[in-house]
Parts: sequence; structure tokens; C-alpha cells
Amino acid sequence: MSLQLYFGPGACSFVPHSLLELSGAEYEAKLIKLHKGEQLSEEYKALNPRGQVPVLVDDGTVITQIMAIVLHLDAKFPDAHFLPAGGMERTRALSTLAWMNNTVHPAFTHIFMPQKFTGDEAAQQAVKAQAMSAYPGLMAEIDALAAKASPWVGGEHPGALDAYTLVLMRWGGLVGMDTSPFKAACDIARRFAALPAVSRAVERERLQLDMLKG
Ligand SMILES: N[C@@H](CCC(=O)N[C@@H](CS)C(=O)NCC(=O)O)C(=O)O
Repeated sequence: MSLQLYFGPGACSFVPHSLLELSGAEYEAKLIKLHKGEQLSEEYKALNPRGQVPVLVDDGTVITQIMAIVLHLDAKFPDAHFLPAGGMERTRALSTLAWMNNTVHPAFTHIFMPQKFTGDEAAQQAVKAQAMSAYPGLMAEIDALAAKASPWVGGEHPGALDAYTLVLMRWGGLVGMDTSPFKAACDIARRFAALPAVSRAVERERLQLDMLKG
């Protein structure tokens, strides 16, 4: 078995990165420097023509998209319980994961990379401002989910929802949003980061968590 994960420090690829550490499996962590545009190199685009992280390569098969990668890892390492195993709990967890990936995450893409949406500089500021204004509502939803965690967002085991909570809360702090009202979500992020396996991913990515004020 050979596994490689292409990740960018601080990016959404932290989700599969932390899950791979939790799995205990051997894998190769391949650093892509997004700020240097390495994701746009010919070599990387031969792997993922969309020029994005994460990419998981499992025995030579390339898998992109967090939803697919998380489901793949969950099936590959069932004992790790990255998602609830079945029933309505699994359905709800998948619904939340999809919302984090297709709604909250792209809200940040509008803030980090408004140039993806318009070439007009004034319009870019408007795109950013609009996404910033959505933040408190989106974070309040994540915080409400975190407040019901027992003890993790997906239930008994730490997993994909906790990892995404950490990423999204951290991004909020990074772009100067006030994370202090979202105590339950910040608590999940800190507790997840402190797990010995996850802390290896945190250290490899050199993530600072001091922007989590809640
Ligand atoms: N829908 C994709 C989103 C991936 C994504 O947005 N990746 C970002 C990092 S968080 C990226 O690689 N950005 C670099 C770029 O677009 O140039 C997924 O779920 O994997």
C-alpha cells in the first residue's frame, strides 16, 4: 500500500492531513507551497489539472475533493471512525461536511482570492466585504453544532467535522474576524489540535492557533 497526500500548510488539506495522522497509517506528506504558486506548476497540474490541494494518491490512483477523500479514508480505516458509521448520524454528518465544503469554505475563497470571481479591483473589495458579512451567521451555525458535541462534533470519535471546524475557525481569525463569540467551536478546534496524532499535522504545517479567541 502506498499513500501520498499533497497538502498546503494552513489550507483545507489539513482535513485529510489530520485524518491520515489519526489513522496511524504510513503515508508520504508532500508539501505544496500555495503562496509560491506551486499548485500551478506543470508537474503539479499533471497530477491535478485543477491546480488545488488536497490530492490523495492511493496506490497510484489520484483522488481529489475533500468529500471524496474523507469518504475514501473513512472506508479505508473504518476503525478510526472519521464519520459516524451509519444511520441518521452518518447522514447528518455528511450533510454538515458537505455544507462546510460547499458553503463555508467558498465564503473564505471569496475573501482569500476575490480575483477568482472578478478582475475588477473595486468589485473584488465588494466580493470580500460580502463574504466577511456572512461570517458571523456561518460561524454561529458551526458553534451551535460544536455546542452539541459529545464529545466531538461527529459523536464519540474525533474526525472530519472537527478537522474542518478547526480549519474554518482558524481562517476566520486569520482574516481578522472576531472568533470570541464562538467558544464551543474554538474549544473543538483547540481540543482536536491537542490530540497527539493531530498535533503532528499541526506541527508539520506550523499552524498557529492563537487567533482562536473564543
Ligand atoms: N472543492 C475543493 C476545494 C479545494 C480548495 O479550495 N483548495 C484550495 C486550498 S484551501 C487551493 O488549493 N487553492 C489554491 C488555488 O486555488 O490556487 C475540495 O474540496 O478539495
